[in-house]
Amino acid sequence: STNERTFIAIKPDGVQRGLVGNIIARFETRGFKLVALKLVSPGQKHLEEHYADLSSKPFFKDLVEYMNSGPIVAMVWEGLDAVKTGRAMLGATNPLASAPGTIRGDLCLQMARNVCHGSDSVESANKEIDLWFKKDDLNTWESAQKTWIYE
Ligand code: YYY
Ligand code: MG
Repeated sequence: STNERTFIAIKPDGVQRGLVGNIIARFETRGFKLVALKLVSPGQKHLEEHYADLSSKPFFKDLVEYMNSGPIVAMVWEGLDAVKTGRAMLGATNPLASAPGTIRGDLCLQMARNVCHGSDSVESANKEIDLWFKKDDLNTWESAQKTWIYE
């Protein structure tokens, strides 16, 4: 549906490397609508909760440390099939396996520095939006471009 929402984050390496504008521009120009955005350093506990599903993985500690190493741009984007399309725009988890044209395929090389996060299902999107944003942070607005993006 055109109302589907996904949680997209630019990780600390993406912020440090000056890739914020590049990554936001891709979602904006694709036609997705920005619902929420903030630069935030949410701390270890929050990041452990964000990646709770991976807590038993050997890379979990390093992953949380990496995510806790600087500010993150947290965003909610809305539009047609936003979760699946957002994942396609991100590319594969391993940047070396990401096609050129994707964010990871264009902007990074190593899995542990893969510059961005995107929800992997509508269910996790709802969970992540809830974790990262308050209800009041989510903006309800009608894009002037709407009828030029959707029939
Ligand atoms: O959703 P996605 O970010 O593509 O991958 P996940 O399997 O959810 O893993 C989250 C995060 O963990 C990934 O973006 C990089 C890191 N990671 C890792 O460092 N080493 C792995 N073998 C798998 C994932
Ligand atoms: Mg994931």
